[in-house]
Amino acid sequence: MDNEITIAYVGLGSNLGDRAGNLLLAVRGLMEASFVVHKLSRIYETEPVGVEGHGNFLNMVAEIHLSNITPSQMMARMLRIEYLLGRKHKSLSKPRTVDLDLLLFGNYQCETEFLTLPHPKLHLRRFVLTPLSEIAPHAVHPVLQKEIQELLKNVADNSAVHRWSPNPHTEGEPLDAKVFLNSLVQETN
Ligand code: PH2
Ligand code: MG
Ligand code: MG
Repeated sequence: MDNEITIAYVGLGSNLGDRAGNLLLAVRGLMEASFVVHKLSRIYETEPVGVEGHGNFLNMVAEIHLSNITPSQMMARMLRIEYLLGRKHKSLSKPRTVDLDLLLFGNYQCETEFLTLPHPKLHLRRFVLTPLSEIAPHAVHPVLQKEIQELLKNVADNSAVHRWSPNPHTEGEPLDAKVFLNSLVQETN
């Protein structure tokens, strides 16, 4: 029983400095923290939601397979990655190099000072639902009991969310998660 796999989803965001580089370093950080990164969404350029005076974010979502780890242990590892990548401000209202949010941890539900699962705003944010729906359209929100693709279809948030491409002046091939993951694995080996 102990070795049962839990599927978790992590939202990644950056709106400071080399935003795409920051996301990729965060993915690498997740892998180095012994998380099995199973899938990655594409990267999206997104309009800031609920914060004033920010530049656009880049956002993506990672699917992670876990065993023998609690949600709070997972959060602790994620906070360490944020810290190592130079996040200076805990404040939501300041630009950040990398923000890692635990969106779903299997069907686990909790509400503490440090962690609420599922993420309390997951179903309200187009910048989360778009990349999440790309890699997990049929995952079911444990509280709302609706599929992610359905939440996306009905979300009231109309903020801009566009596929990001490395070079805005060309058509640019979209990031292929498998190719990217392979290149990271080769680098770290
Ligand atoms: N994160 C926030 C607040 N607003 N907006 C976008 N587009 N992307 C984010 O990651 C984001 C946000 C707080 O963490
Ligand atoms: Mg966040
Ligand atoms: Mg956060």
